[in-house]
Amino acid sequence: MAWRLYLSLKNKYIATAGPCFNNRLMTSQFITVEGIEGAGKTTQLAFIREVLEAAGKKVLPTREPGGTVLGEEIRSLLLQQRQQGMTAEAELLLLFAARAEHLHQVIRPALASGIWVLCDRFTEASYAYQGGGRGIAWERIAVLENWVQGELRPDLTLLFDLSAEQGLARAGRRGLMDRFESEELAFFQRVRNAYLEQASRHPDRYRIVDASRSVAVVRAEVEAILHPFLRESV
Ligand code: ATM
Repeated sequence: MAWRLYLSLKNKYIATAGPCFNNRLMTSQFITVEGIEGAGKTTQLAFIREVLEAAGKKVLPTREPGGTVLGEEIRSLLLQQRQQGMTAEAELLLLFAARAEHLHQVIRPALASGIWVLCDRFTEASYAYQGGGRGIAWERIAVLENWVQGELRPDLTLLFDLSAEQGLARAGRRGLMDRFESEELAFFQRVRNAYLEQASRHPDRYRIVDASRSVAVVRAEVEAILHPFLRESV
């Protein structure tokens, strides 16, 4: 997996790190991708990576929950159907435990060495799923966010937005579903609304992309968002 490759290259990159600002190379950026099930994140993540690499950036694709050995183990616990009785608080704390590890082992070292981090979900998903979906107060999530992340926030969050009805229809909901996928429509409606509310609170770093359109149209918009962003961050 990508993070394994990264860990094996970590020392080399850190040794060659250039001028830093706030312990980060000025050129590295932290991009996160969010959306409910069926929003097309996977296809768009591959495309975003292509665009960044074509612009000459070193990119580390990673994901949450996950991205480290411990994080991937926590992920499998979180997704297991036999953990149906898990409390919302335990779920949130496990997510932040995985995140602390991910930040320490992967995200911060990559940013410090000039590598762009492209993360499939991050803390914005905790506000949406554990906040909106499960009903945990955002103030509580903010305490963990500040503790675990300090001042680090994504530079850009692409929110692939579509209705919960469309998302679930696209996702198909066939075969074995994990603990999140088997939630009801109303859960995903709350998650979507929470994402939109966050985007309206942080217009500086969120970009909402209407994911109900064709893959080609969505791609063109993603490219249009990334290009000026790439120019500004050179
Ligand atoms: P993916 O769908 O990106 O594989 O993520 C697995 C689940 O993790 C996802 N489920 N759905 N649908 C949402 C969930 N998740 C949270 O609930 N909170 C978080 O903070 C993160 C990062 C993910």
